[in-house]
Amino acid sequence: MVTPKNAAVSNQNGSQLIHEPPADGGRMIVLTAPLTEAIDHAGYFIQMAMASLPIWMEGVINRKYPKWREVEHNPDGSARYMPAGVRLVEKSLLREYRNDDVVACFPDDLHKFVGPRTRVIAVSTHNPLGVTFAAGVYTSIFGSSRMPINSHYARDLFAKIKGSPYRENFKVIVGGSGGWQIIQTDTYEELSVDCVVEGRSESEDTLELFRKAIQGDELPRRVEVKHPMDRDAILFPDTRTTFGVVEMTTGCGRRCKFCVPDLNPQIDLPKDKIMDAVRANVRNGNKQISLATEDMFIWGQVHTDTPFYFPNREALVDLYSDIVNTPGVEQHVLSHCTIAPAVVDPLLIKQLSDLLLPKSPIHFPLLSSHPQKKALAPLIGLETGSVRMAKQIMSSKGVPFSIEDWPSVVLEGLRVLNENNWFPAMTLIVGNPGETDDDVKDTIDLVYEMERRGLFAFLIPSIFTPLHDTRMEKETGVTQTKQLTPLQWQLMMKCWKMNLRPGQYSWWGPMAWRVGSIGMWIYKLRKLNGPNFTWPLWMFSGAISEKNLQRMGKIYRGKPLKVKSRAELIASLKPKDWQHLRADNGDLPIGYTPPPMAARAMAAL
Ligand code: B12
Ligand code: SF4
Repeated sequence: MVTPKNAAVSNQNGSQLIHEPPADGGRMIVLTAPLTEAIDHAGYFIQMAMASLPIWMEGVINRKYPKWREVEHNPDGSARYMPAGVRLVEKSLLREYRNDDVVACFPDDLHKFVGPRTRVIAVSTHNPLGVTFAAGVYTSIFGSSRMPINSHYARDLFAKIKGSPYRENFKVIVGGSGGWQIIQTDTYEELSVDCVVEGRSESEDTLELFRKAIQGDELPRRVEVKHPMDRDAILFPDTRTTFGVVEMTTGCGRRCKFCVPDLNPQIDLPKDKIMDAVRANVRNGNKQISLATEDMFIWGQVHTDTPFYFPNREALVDLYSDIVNTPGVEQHVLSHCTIAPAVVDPLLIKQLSDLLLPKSPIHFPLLSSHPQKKALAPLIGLETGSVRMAKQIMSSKGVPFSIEDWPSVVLEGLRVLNENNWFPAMTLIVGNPGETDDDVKDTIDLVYEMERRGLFAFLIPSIFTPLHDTRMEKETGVTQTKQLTPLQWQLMMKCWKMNLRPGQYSWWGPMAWRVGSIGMWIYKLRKLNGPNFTWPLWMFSGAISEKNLQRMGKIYRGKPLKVKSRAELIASLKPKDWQHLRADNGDLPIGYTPPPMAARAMAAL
C-alpha cells in the first residue's frame, strides 16, 4: 500500500504537480467523468461537436466558447453537476455507503479527493475513445481517426488516474454507454482500467462489485449486470445533472437489429419521480431540463391496452406541460424520438410545439415560422431509404405503418414536424452489411425528394458499426473513409450540402463553401479520402452544378419518388388498428367509427 506524504498528480498537459494528500485521507469511492462529457454550458451542441472534431480543431471550440472549461463546484470542491449516469451511480452507492465515503468530482479535482483511503475510482463515460458511429467518421474526414476532442479529454482523465501515487490502493471501474469501447479496443492496460461494467448501477451485481473492490479483491475485466425490470427499481438523481438530463424511458420496442438500447426492457418511468428529479435540478441551479429517452412518444403508452406506437397524447402533453411550467425551468431540450408518431398524431406534435417552443433554446432564423424563430430538434433515426435494407435491419421502425412505406412515412412525418417547427437531426447508416449500390441510390432518392419538397432535417450519415471502425483504426491512418464507394461518398456529401442550406442564403455563403472545400481537398482530403471522394466533393462545393456532374456521369442525382399522403398511409393500416386513431387528426379510413369518449379518457390515465 502506498501512502506518500506529497502526492504527485498530472495536470491537463500531463506534467506533474505536487499536492498534499487530502487532509481526510480522501474519499473511499470517487466518481468522475471526462470534463468534456460533464460540462453543460453552451447547450448540447458543444458536446456533440467535441465528440466529432479532432483534437487539432480544439481552437475552433476555444474561440467560440472561450469559457467552456469553467465548471461550477460545490463548497467542498465536488462537482456541482455531473452526467446523469454519474449521479445514478452515486445514488445507487448511497444506498449502502455514507455520504462522506462517496464523492463526484471533475477530473481536475481528483487530487482533492483521491488519497490513501480511496479504494475505488468509478468513471462514467459516454464515448471515451470516439469509436462510435458519427463521431469516428467525421474525425477521419477532417484528417485523423484517432483523437476526437472528447477522446483526448477522456484519455487525459485516465492518465490522471494512472499517474496517481495511490494507484495501487484502488480499483478503477468504468461504466456508462461508452464502456464497451474499452472492451472492444482492449485498452485496459493503456488506460489503467480494472473492470468495465455493462449495465445499470442500480443492479445488485454492481453493488457486489464495489464491495469486492473495496475489499481489494481481484475484479473481472468485464461484468454484465442485469437491467432492472421494474419501473420502481430505477433510481432518479436528487442533485444536478449535466443538461438537466432526467430519464423518461428505457428500451424502445421497435426492435431495430443494430440497436443496443432496444435490448433494455421497455419501461416508462413514473411521472412523480421524473418531476422530483426536475425540481432537484432546479433547486441545484439548473435552468435546463432534458428528458432522456430512445423514443419520447412511448411514454404513457407502455404496457397499456393500446400498442405503444399509438402515442398517449394526453399523458405526454400533461408531462411536458408540468415540466416546462416548473418554476425555474427556463429551457427545455428534446432528446430522441421516432418519426411514425408524427404521421399517426399530427395534433400531438402541434400541442407539444405550443408548449415546448417557448422554452427551446434552439433558434433557426431561416427555417422557423415561430415569432422568435425558435425550433425543436430531436434526434430521429432515418438510417436508410432502401426498403430492401430497412426490411432486413429495422422491419418495425415505422409501425403501425408497413416498412414497405418507410420512405413515405419519413417524408410525411417530416412534413408534419417541419410545419410545427421541428427540424430534427436524422441519422443515416452508410455501409450496412449487404448494402448494394441500389440501396444507396434508394437513400439518395429519398434525400433528393426531401430537397424537392423543401423539407428540412440535419442529416447525419455515419458508417455502420463502431466495431468495424475500430478494426480500421488499427490499420494506417484514415483507411476507413478510403473504403467508401463513390455513391456512399455522394450520399454523405449530399447530406452535408443539404444541412448547410440555411447557411447559404447570404451572398458570400456559397462562395465561401466552394473555395473552402476545394482548398481543403487540394491541401489534405484528396490524399486522405481517396479518388472516390473527388466528385462528391465537387458536388458538395457547388463549383460544378449537380446537373453538369450528372451529365458528366460523375454523380447520381436521384429519381423522384412516388410518395403516399397521410390519408393513404392511414388507409393502409390494418382495421384492428383503426380503434386507436384520433378523429381530430382527420384522414380517417372509410368505415371508421370513433371509440367512446369514456374509453379515450381511460386511455389517457
Ligand atoms: C442525453 C444524451 C446525450 C447528451 C448529453 C450527454 C451527457 N454528457 O450527459 C448529448 C446530446 C450531449 C449527447 C451526445 C452524444 N451522444 Co448521447 N445520449 C444521450 C442519451 C439520450 C441519454 C444519456 C443519459 O444520460 N442517460 C441516463 C443515464 C442515467 O444513463 P447512463 O449514462 O447509461 O447510466 C446508466 C448506466 O450506463 C450505468 N452507468 C453509467 N455510468 C456508470 C459508471 C459505473 C462505474 C457503473 C458501474 C455504471 C455506470 O448506470 C446508469 C444507470 O444507473 C443516450 C440514450 C440513452 N437513453 O441512454 C444517448 C447516447 C448515450 N448517446 C450516444 C451517442 C452516440 C452520442 C454522441 C457520440 C453523438 C454525436 N455523434 O455527437 C455524442 C457524444 C458526446 C460526447 N461527449 O462525446 C449513444 C451512445 C452510443 C455509444 N456510446 O455506443 C446513445 C446510447 C444514443 C443512441 N441510442 O445511440 N448525448
Ligand atoms: S427506433 Fe431507434 S431506439 Fe427504437 S429500436 Fe430502432 S434504433 Fe433503437
